[in-house]
Amino acid sequence: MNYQQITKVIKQRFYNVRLYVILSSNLAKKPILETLEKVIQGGADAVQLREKTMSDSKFLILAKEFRKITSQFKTPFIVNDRAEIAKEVDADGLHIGQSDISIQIARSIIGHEKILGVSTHNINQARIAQQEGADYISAGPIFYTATKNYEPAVGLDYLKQVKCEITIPFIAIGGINLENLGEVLNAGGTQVAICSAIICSDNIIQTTQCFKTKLITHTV
Ligand code: TZP
Ligand code: MG
Repeated sequence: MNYQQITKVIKQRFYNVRLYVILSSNLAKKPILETLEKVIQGGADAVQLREKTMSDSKFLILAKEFRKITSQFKTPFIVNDRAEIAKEVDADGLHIGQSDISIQIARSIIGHEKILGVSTHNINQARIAQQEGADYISAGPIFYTATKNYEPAVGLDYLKQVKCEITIPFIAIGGINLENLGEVLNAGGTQVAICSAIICSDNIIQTTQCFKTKLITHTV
């Protein structure tokens, strides 16, 4: 397969991503690369590197390590916020928020072959992201989360709205844990992004496996 065919396959594969794990070194209990290997071992379908306070130079070094490990395991690797670094390390995609660069600018940097994800907190933002060419959206925070405590929880009703209207993959995010995952699944959120419930757990592999099992065995 040539390069363009491979990226097309990864874009297609995003429809099948059930468990998307977000990694941040300031939250993780274990060193970040060890955490990455463990979440992959546990069955994460995609990973995102999200470092809100790290310098670009440090982030670049870390993102290169992430690229090496994720390539080895063929796990899609998404970079949060930093489009130029996503391009430089040849990540599989970029995730941007509502106050980051626009979808158009993001595309001009990473190109059309890469995955572009956009955070959304209401249906209007979701419609716009889809119209402007996002490959997937995240929808949340569904529940309160200390990981993004400045963003109010939007609740499961937003997820139900997205499920009715949006045709690109939508990833439920925010405060999801093993206790409330069933509620998310019952509301139609079959693809989820998890940060603290996995990377702060004492047994990362086992917790990741538990999420994955619940996600793949859920029937509506
Ligand atoms: N966007 C909406 S909520 C959130 C992001 C990045 C944080 C998710 O982290 P957690 O720890 O799974 O609530
Ligand atoms: Mg952002």
